[in-house]
Amino acid sequence: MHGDSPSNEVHLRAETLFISDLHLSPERPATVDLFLDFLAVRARQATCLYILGDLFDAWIGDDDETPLNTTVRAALRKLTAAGVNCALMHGNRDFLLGRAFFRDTGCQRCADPTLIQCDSEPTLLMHGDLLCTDDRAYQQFRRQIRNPVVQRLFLWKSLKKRQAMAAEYRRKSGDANAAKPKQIMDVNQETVIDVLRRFGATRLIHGHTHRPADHLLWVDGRQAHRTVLSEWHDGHGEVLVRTSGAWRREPLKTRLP
Ligand code: LP5
Ligand code: MN
Repeated sequence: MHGDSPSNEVHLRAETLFISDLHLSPERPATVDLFLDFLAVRARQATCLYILGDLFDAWIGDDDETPLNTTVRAALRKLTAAGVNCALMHGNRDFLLGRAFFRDTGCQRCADPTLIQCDSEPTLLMHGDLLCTDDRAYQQFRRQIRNPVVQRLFLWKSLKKRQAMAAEYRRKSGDANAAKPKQIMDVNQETVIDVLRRFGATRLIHGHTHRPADHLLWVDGRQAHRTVLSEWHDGHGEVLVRTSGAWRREPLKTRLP
């Protein structure tokens, strides 16, 4: 017998999780531990996990088999093998995550932007860097390094050479950021409105700017939301949860052994 009393009901909460900007690197072991714990426990309760870019601090090719990369790949594989759908978007640090990575982990490639329906709410997912159109130097740099020929030439180089080049990019980027006015590294409001209009979306979820907030805006007289995800750092993180028609942010912290 079933269905006679509420106590016999099995409540299956379909949960969708969104994270971004973990910047995993061997120099940040607490954040790596937090992510591995998240994949093994919290993410298992979900139906679907979206990782919206910059999972890694830098990705220089799928053949870079460092202990960190191998461990994270195996942990993602375990999650997808357990039946959780995991969709991964490229960020500006890990846009070279390639076919082998997706095949080995069982993650699905999520284009930037991607439109999904969250309980019939048209929701647009992006990493966020494409929205920072006031940062012209970055957009020009982005166009260059997203050129498939440039990427192919980079991937032909030795791992040692690629590591050195990535470190140089990171250093130059840091110098450039320090010299830029803060406001040009945030999203451009016109660009946000334009992309929401183009996709007919009423919610935009993105990361990249490290300015977590929930913004309310208007697109052609219709209310829309822009949800900015938090970066993870020093063993602290955050996951955006969509369940039972509602949104909430859940803080995450490395558990002490
Ligand atoms: O990364 P973050 O958040 O600090 O800054 C970003 C923008 N910077 C970048 C660069 C990445 O950090 C570099 C990551 C490299 C990892 C993978 C290497 C694979 C290379 C493959 C090549 C095919 O994305 C930063 C933005 C900021 O976000 C905010 O939006 O401002 O943009 C820049 O700093 C770009 C500069 O404005 C212009 C470009 C600098 C020129 C660098 C040339 C170095 C050449 C060295 C060659 C050896
Ligand atoms: Mn980013």
